[in-house]
Amino acid sequence: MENLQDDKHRDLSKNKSDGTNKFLTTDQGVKINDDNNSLKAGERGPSLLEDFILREKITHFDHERIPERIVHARGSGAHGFFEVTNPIPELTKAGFLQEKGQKTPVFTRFSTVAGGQGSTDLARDARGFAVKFYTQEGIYDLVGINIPVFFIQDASKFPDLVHALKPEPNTEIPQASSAHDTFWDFISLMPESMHMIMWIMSDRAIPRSYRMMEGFGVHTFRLINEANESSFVKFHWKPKLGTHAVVWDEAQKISGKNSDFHRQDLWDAIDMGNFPEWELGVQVIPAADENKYEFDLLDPTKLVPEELVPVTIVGRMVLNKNPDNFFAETEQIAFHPGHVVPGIDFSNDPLLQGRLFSYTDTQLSRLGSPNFHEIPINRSISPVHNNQRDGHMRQEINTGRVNYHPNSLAGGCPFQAKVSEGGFSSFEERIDSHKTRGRSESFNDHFGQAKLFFNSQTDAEKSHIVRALRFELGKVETTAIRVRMLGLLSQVDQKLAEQVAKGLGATVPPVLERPLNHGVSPENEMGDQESQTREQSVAASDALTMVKNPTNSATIASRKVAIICNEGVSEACVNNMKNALLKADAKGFIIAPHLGSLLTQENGAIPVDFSFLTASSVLFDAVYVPDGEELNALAENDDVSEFLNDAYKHCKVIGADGQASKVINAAPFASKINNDDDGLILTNEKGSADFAQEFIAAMGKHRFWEREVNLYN
Ligand code: HDE
Repeated sequence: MENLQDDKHRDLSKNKSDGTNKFLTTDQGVKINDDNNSLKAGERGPSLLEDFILREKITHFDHERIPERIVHARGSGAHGFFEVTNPIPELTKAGFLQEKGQKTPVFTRFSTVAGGQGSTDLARDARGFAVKFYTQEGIYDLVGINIPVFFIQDASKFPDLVHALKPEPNTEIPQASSAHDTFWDFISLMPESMHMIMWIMSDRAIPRSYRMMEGFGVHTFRLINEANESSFVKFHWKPKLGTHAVVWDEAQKISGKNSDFHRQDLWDAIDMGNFPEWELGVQVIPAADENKYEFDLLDPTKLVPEELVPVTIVGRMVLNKNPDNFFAETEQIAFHPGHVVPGIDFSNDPLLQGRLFSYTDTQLSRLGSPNFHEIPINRSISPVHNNQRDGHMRQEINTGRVNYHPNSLAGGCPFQAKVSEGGFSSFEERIDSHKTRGRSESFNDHFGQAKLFFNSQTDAEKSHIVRALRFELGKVETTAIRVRMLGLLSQVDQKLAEQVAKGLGATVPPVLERPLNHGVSPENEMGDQESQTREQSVAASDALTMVKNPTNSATIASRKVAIICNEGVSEACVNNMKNALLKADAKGFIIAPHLGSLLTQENGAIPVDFSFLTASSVLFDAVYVPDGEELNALAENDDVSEFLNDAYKHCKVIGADGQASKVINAAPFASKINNDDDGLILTNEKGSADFAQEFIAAMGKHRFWEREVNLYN
């Protein structure tokens, strides 16, 4: 029987552009006549096993989820390109870095580490920053994070670290948070993590946007040139929009208001044509300088201060296309630090060495097949020819009878490539050593760079670290763990430890005569090397702070401003601000007690973007209240008070013109306002261009930390 209930919605003309008529079909290509009813023995009878259409549909549905990534499950990605601005053929023969203007397609995935796939974007956590370069010589993956160091020095501790960090196994609590006993128990016994802990407790771990994060390759890699000379290299991504964060109270509120905040921010920016951009930089260390520094280049808990080795910019990455399908692209992309091209090679960093095993192994269970390289997002754009055959979900139909090498039956094809023909050959490092499970003494300094990082921070940033540690350790229930942590913190900075202790109602223990070793357990010290604090040749570095970060500028491009309005709002004021923001590449959004539109003072109408129910200060970078007629009602509105109070508490710019200052003066923070607060822009004038410019200039200073109670100084 014909079953075309949806006939009235048919518009076949829309579906013909790709040459198909887009009928609904089974996976076998059979056109479906009825997709709404299963096959039954009579309209009120039981369903029939014979219904291959129903079974195919349900079977596919049953298997729609694949295992999420064990770490970095929550992520978002985008397509783009990498362009060389400063070729470095003298350092590397990598084909994609040879010529100015040369472009390579990329796909980049950002992620949190700890939380599951549906967890909040705003967790306190490191962020994955993984870039797949589709080069003419094969896939190159730079699988980094937004922090230049890592928690541990040896791959063998990674499962322990992740077990301790993830929700506790008996309760599966807490989700996407390090603030619990097992994490801090482990950390308190792993002094090598102290440098990373400083970064994780800083605002770096709560970025404003994926677009406003630096990225780091973390490990030292090698570059190899045509003459087969090698130098060591650290990779850096520097964001064009500067490096910015939110504050912790804001992060927690965003998690409730919009847990997709970073995902949406990336999607919207690209959708609106604000393509995020980073510069790729390299710190190059000549092979001869391998042992020159007070830290070991192979130790992933150490960075190379930019004061010792400056970053040279080699190119830029622009992300300009959202994925068409989240699952097919962002979820199925498979990164691997072992995906390198000729001209790039590994160092012996023991964490990197372990990663080289892990990533293929994990794809086998996550994507389910050794053929994961055939999934479109993972495919090399350079041709793939080898004798690896068959396996689950094989896509390629290999022809012929020769599937081995060497062969004569296929004329020896596919051939091995000589180095001169682009064949990959590993750098022939001389290794003359004992087989050992030891760790080099040069890895022993666990506090020197933790101090360097802490000392580089501004007072406001140090205060945020104190606050973060009070929060995290405040959630720890076992007193002994808190005390052990205070002991470790005191080796970074005594005052830091004391300030944290004050919040915990505890005292800092005396530093142990023999500090904790690599991976000691309280009863049984396993390590045979002592931790030390080595004097650093650089005392403080601006590149390590966010406030003084050299990537920062006054740009407010792509920032969002909440414009709080009521009936009778001055359209002139709104337009003045909106236009000024647009010129600065930022955007104003109208927020009002209801959706729909507002009747303006000028008897016009302006559309409302959000009501107070669906918007909140934490989702915006600044707040503006324009002049208007119904300002008393706004001043008395609890939602408006909360909105403004949060903006003030989170040190954001707040502006009002004409009579609208009365709304600010009615807000709970009014009594605390300091006349020197440059983030409060109030004027009696209406809709003046100067006011809008002052507001924008203040936004360019990002946050006004002077409003906060400083917990460090
Ligand atoms: Fe990873 N890591 N990792 N990692 N990692 C994974 O691979 C692993 C490490 C990083 O968007 C997994 O496909 C080990 C450092 C990113 O898909 C897994 C060790 C750094 C991503 C894995 C490390 C990273 C991953 C999980 C210690 C910063 C997400 C799913 C030896 C330089 C990439 C997957 C994406 C993902 C293992 C340490 C970055 C299990 C064993 C250090 C950005 O293979």
